[in-house]
Amino acid sequence: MDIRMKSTGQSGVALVLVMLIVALATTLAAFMVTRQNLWLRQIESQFDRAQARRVGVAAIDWARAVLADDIRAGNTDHEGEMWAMRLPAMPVESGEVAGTIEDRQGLFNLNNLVRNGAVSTPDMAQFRRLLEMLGLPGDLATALADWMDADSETQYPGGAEDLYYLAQARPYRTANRPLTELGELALVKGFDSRSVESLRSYVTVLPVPGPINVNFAPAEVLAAVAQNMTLADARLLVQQRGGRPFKDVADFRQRLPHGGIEMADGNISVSSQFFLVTGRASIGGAQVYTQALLQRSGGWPAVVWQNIQ
Ligand SMILES: [Ca+2]
Ligand SMILES: [Ca+2]
Repeated sequence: MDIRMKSTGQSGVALVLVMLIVALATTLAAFMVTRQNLWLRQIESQFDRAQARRVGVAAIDWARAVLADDIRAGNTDHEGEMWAMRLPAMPVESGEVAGTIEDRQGLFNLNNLVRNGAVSTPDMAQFRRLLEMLGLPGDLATALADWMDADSETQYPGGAEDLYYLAQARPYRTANRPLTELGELALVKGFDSRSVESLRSYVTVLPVPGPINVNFAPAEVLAAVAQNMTLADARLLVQQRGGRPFKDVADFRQRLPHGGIEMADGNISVSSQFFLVTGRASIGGAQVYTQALLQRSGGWPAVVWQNIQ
C-alpha cells in the first residue's frame, strides 16, 4: 500500500466515523427531554433499553447515509470501499455502539430459482452446481423450486408439493411463492439444520431476482454461476480482485483465467443493491441488537426488513 492510498483510506474511515457521530448526536439530543421524565419515575433499566433501541435505530440510519454517499461516488461496489470497512466500537454516553455493513449481492440469491412463478432452468443449473460443490444433494434444488413455484405439479426426481407436506405428522402446505427468509428452508423437503448451515455463507434471500456481484462472490458462488469455471479458477479470481477489484463486467471477463468460461451478462454485475446492517448498542445494563436488510436502487436506501431485539 503506498502512502497516497493509505491516507485516502484514513480519511475514508474518518468520514464514516463523522457520519456515525452525527447520526448518534441527533438521536441523543432528541432523547434528553424524555430522559428527565424517566429519571423522575426511577425506571433506569427501561430507560437504558429505550436508549439502546434508539441508538440501534440510529445505526441503521447511519448505514443508509453511508450507502447513499457511496453511490454518489460511482456504481462499482467492492471490498475496499469505505462502507465495507470494519469500525471499532464507538463509545457513547454510558455505553457503546458497534455496527457493520455487509454486501448481500455476492451471494447466490435463492429467489433467482423461480422467476414470475416459473422455475428458471439456468438458475437451477447454477444452484445444483453450488450444492454439489458443498457436498449436498442436487435434488434439494428441485424440492426448493417446487416450494417456490406457483403450480402444484411435483417435479421428479426430488420435488415435493402439497401431497408430500400434508402427509407429514404436522401437516402444512407448500408456500408456492418466493422465500421470505433463509430460516424458511427448514420447512422444505430434504433440508435440515446441517444443510442450512452449510449453505449460510453462500446463499441469501433477496426480495427480487438479480445478478451476482463478482467483486464479493465467494469462489464457490463464482464457480457455480459460470459454466466451465473450476473452483481453482474461481479462487484465483478472488485472490486477484483483493488487490484490484473488477471495475466493470468487461474487466471481469477480460481477466478470466482461460477461454470457454460462460456466463450470461444478466447473471453478473459489479454493483450491489442489497446490504445487511448489523448493529449492537450497549447502554448501562441494556443490550440491543439490530439487523436490517437495505435495498439501494439509486439514492437513499430503503429498509426491506429490520429486526430490533
Ligand atoms: Ca460503491
Ligand atoms: Ca409449487
